[in-house]
Amino acid sequence: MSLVPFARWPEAFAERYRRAGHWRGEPLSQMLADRVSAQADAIAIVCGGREISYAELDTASTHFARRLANRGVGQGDRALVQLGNQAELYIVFFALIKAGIAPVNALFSHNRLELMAYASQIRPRLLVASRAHSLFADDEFAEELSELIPELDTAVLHDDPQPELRLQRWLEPVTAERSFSPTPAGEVAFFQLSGGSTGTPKLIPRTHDDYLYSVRRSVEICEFDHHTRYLCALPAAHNFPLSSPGALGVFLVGGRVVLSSDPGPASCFPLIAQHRVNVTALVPSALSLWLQAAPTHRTEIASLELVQVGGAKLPESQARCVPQMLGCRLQQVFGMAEGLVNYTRLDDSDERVYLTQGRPMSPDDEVKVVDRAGKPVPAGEVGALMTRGPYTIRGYFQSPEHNANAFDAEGFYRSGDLVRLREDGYLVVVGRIKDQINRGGEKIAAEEVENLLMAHPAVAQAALVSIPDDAMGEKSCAYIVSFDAHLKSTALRKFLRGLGLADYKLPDRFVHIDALPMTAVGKVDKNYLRRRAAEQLTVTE
Ligand code: J2J
Repeated sequence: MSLVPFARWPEAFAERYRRAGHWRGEPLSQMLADRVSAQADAIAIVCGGREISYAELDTASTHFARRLANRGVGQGDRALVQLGNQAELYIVFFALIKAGIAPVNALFSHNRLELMAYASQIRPRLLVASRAHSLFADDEFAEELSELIPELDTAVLHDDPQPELRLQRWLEPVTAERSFSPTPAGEVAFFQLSGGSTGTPKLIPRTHDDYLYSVRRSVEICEFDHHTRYLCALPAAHNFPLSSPGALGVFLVGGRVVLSSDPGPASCFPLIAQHRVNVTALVPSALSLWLQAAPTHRTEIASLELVQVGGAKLPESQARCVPQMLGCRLQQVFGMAEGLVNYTRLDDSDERVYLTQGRPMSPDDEVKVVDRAGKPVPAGEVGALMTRGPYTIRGYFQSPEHNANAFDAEGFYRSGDLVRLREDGYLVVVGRIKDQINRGGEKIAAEEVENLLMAHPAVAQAALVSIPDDAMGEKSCAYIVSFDAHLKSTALRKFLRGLGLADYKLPDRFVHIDALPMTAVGKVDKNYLRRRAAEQLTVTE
């Protein structure tokens, strides 16, 4: 069986990362085996009214892996998975890792277009989804997928009424007919999702070695241990709550993950009180809701010790409120699914915690801050962030043209962030050069939405830019050159939704414009549009 191809680290780097002890040749599923021998009966996951022990997590995932192996699905195969914040997301993840099947874990907010885009890239043999998602409420989309992907021969659906499709049944004991094993540790374990800035969402191949290192190092920095009770309030498949240190960090050291369906205080605060949660991860827009709700709920959240905030820039004013309002420490996290994760440290000064987005977690992370020409900027000045290291990818999955721009000749990844690297090694994020909107931590690739808008018969041109927003940090605004001056935002949103675009990517505002402004080099002048949008001119709502 052939393995998933990916851009490997040059051997000299791989050798260095192995010698440093970062890459240990262990599969991601090893952490479960270790926990079962150390503390099989400890609770790993709390989900609704259910408590799942390490032994149960391990056996359920083994049963699923075994059933898949019995069907001949295994090493080198890929899976498209879409599950919400539920225990099964982790059970399925470990099952696929154990069986050597590389999954893409789509976010629950993803819709037809995103799933199609992932499926056409990875060509999955297996689909794992939930009847609770509107896409899978009937069989239409699953059928459409299997028409597009003839290799797709196994569908498993959480809560399906038919026993043979029902995920719950696939987790029951079965006799092994064939053996199965994870892919070698230096190979692709699964795909992360890129926030992206291009027309089609890119996939990020992560190996066991590199991902496990990022989790292990994160655990050390964030001091997770078996007392950790981590609230997973963000979408569980996202890189932040999965690996920084996230749920995998918790599982590595035998703590407990408490799942919340959403990051709002109304869902989270009772869970914190009930399960004495001591750590969680939030995006700034969720933190701001917590800060508003906290004064009347201080006793409910009294067990909190640490709140990690990342995914989008945290305003200093909000950062300073955390200890007083939530009664716990703040940690800023500046990470990316492609790799590099920066943390403020638990013993850092207030100045660093409030004013910076932390420093790289690994001594082997390499960071360059460069100008437009790619030359390093003078120390302390603002430039574009570039990075390489033991857990930062060397290329997106099957994207040679995009990779030629996204990585330089030395393998440094261009994150598209504008940063200042301070003398003490800490980074301050000051902006972005990638064509992306960061809507409360959810990333929207401008080009993807623009292309879809231009597929509308009455739209000649479209440009999507960010607008500042108090609650979300940023929202999106689409400038439209239309043949129909009366074309309504509701009609355009309906059109995009009809194409199957995820709701969070639907423009928050539409503005008609006679012609898109151009720069001297013939590109759409988005800086001008952003300024104009912020001034709220010619709004049509
Ligand atoms: C400003 N911008 C930030 C921050 C991410 C941990 C934490 C976050 C992510 C994540 C992650 C930011 N301040 N503190 O994967 O493991 C923006 C940057 C970055 C992009 C990456 C993790 N933290 N960002 O957010 O892949 O623009 O990962 O390049 O979703 O989010 O987005 P994503």
